[in-house]
Amino acid sequence: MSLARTQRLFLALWPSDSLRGQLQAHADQWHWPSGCVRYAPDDWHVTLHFLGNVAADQVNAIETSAAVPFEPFALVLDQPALWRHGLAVLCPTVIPKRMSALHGSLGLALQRLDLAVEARPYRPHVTLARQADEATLPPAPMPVQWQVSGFALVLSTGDTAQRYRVLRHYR
Ligand code: 2AM
Repeated sequence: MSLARTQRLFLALWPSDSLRGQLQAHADQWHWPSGCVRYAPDDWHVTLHFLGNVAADQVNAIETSAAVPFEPFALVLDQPALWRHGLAVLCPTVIPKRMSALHGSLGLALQRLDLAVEARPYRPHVTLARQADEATLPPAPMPVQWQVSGFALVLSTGDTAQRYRVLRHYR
């Protein structure tokens, strides 16, 4: 049992093992010079909402409120990119309507709990590496086809051996 007074949480699309395999195949198409800090396959995900540090006694309410209804959708991650601050990411060109709807419903659920939600436009992505300014994008990227049938509430552990721990899956 954790005695921490706050927990660093986020809601995310969490890949299955086979999806991780697809992401691995995509990541292998990049050229990664030695300075890049690549993320371990176990850490790959698409954040829906970043909650940051929340009081430990709020976690149960968050877990319950995040059980919003949603429809499964197909997400195509087809756009590798280098973002500012050396972030290597894989994004969808198109954000499916059902994904926007899920993002919106979860945002409302969080607001009802008086939790702050990101005001900037949502830019879904998988972070593949940091300090990746020198990385080379794949010339013919392999798209990752994700049949999304659920999402997860995830704890950021602060432990490099296991960076993230899924607290609950929603299907
Ligand atoms: P990133 O991959 O682009 O860094 C766990 O840290 C997840 O929450 C990551 O996907 C991370 O996105 C995201 N995240 C971390 N800090 C954030 C912030 N201040 N605002 C939005 N998302 C954040």
